Amino acid sequence: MKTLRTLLFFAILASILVLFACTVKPTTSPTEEVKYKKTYQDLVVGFAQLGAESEWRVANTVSIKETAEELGVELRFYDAQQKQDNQIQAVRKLIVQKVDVIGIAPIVETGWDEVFQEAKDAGIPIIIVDRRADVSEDLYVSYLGSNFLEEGRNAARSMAKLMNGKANIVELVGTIDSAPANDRYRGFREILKGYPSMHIIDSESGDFTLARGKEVMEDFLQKYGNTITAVFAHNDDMALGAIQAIEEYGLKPGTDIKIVSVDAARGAFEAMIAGKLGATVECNPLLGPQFFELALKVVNGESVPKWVPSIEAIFFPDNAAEVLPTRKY
Ligand code: GYE
Repeated sequence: MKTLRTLLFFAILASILVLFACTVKPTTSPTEEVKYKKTYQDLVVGFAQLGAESEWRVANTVSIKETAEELGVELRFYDAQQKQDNQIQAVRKLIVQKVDVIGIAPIVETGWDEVFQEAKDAGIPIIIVDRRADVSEDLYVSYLGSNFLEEGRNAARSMAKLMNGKANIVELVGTIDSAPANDRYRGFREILKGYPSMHIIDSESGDFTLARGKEVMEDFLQKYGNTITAVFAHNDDMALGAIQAIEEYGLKPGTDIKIVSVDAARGAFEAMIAGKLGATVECNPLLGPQFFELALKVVNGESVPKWVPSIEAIFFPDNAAEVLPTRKY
């Protein structure tokens, strides 16, 4: 009798338990919560842009803003107006706002250790976009940008072709201490070593702007006149400035003085069609889609490469008119 009662007791207990298990919804365990993948709509991303100095930069900003809008990412955007201090302050503001990821296009290569460390201490990953920063690899998760050294080499190769290996070159350098200016400068010289009749007669910074490019070219023309046969401009805007200076000086850009630049922006295509520019080496500013893809991966704990290089080409006047309508910047 006693065993029967015990059996009955356990049978009732078991059915109560089964009933309970069926009606009560299981709560999420902490491990399941970690597995929850964030989507673009969950992201708050900060971007510390360096300025608006060129056609390239404007296209870069548009790409970041438009992509955020399309994907539904909440973007906090700062424009540092060409000042490193402003850019550092922007990163600090983004740290206070506890954004999920910080993107930054560092104006110059050095001086970032402290503020990058602050972001790291706050647990906010940094993705470097466009220009490199000279910091230890543990202070950022990924760098998305071009191979500037190769761009400098390609500019020299294009110039050698254009000048048949013989030239007196003046160089319009980009922003002093910036990664693209440093690398384009080096890459250009590397290839020139193979051309003993190609000489750089002077080199000065035009800060990647049309206005400064024009001023520096005016100085060069004052100093060297028509002994200059070629210009290497580190970007299209400075090349356009140089074209204006050459015309005002009374020489023909593209004929008397041949010009090679970098970026492949629309203005460069128009100059090539007008016969004033000899070649432009592409540097892609449309980094928005790749940037937010990286940001999402990082937030979801996926591994990302330390460097994501952009794919680039070189353009010459022969098919500039055909290519221009396809250009997005
Ligand atoms: O070539 C120039 C811009 O950092 C790659 O910056 C970029 C450079 C680009 O001002 O036009």
